[in-house]
Amino acid sequence: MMHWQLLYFIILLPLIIIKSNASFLYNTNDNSNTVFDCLYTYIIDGHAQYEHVSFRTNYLIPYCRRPLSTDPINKIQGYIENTFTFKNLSLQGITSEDLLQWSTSIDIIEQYSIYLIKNNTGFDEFIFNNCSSLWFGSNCEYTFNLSIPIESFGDFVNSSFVARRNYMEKIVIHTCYSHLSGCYRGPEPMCLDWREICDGKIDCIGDNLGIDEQYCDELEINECKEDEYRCHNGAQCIPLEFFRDSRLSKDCLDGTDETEDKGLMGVILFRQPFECIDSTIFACEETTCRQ
Ligand SMILES: [Ca+2]
Ligand SMILES: [Ca+2]
Repeated sequence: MMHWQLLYFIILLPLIIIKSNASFLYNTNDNSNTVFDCLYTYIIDGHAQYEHVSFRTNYLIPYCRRPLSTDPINKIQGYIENTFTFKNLSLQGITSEDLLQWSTSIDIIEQYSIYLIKNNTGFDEFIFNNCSSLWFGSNCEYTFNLSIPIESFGDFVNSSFVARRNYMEKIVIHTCYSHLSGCYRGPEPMCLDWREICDGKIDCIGDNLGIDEQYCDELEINECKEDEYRCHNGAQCIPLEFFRDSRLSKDCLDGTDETEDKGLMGVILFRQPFECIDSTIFACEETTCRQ
């Protein structure tokens, strides 16, 4: 899930902020050519109602940023307080639990924990960056551009979404997918949404007409494991436990793991745009049309 518009708020300027909790960054796909930096937020959706019964759904939502080599954020050294090797930390008696207080990457804490348990000398010289106050990330390259106190990343996400109410009925807010170079979607602020890639209709116009619909047959060969359900869009597999687990809990982007939610007269119910303007949940942000 990409929520690029939120990450635009994470920039490189010093700021007035009181951060009482550590911010944990998750580096995923570390072993591939594509590296994401992810923060997770915990959300409770208490609004859903079905047949006069209220449901609460818990979400753990990753907000990820895939750094571009041209991105200015990659050009700074970071606000590093001091640097240690794993061996230094170990000799000082620092535990992996101690690192949880230091706003570092969860992956690095895990690596350090394994290093301590297995006494793996191969990681003796592994560099750990201890960030200055308010900064975080493996190279201390992130901070929050907010002038209000927040307790956690979840607070930051919520305040960002609440601020979107100001734009209700003014503009369409969605994420811009910037990695399909050569796609011209139209004059700004129009841009390609990732859900428009391989959705069966041409969205990129101009010199590279239809580039968003190329190589889509490669998506169709995606195979799911025996304990997974293959969503109708073909590109997504979900655990079988999530198939038909609740009509209100759609796990496929196109919602095909659940039966359609029909109201009176058989009309299919959708969340209305005004319900979604300040909502962070999956059912608002990431869905595609049913296929
Ligand atoms: Ca398309
Ligand atoms: Ca489901």
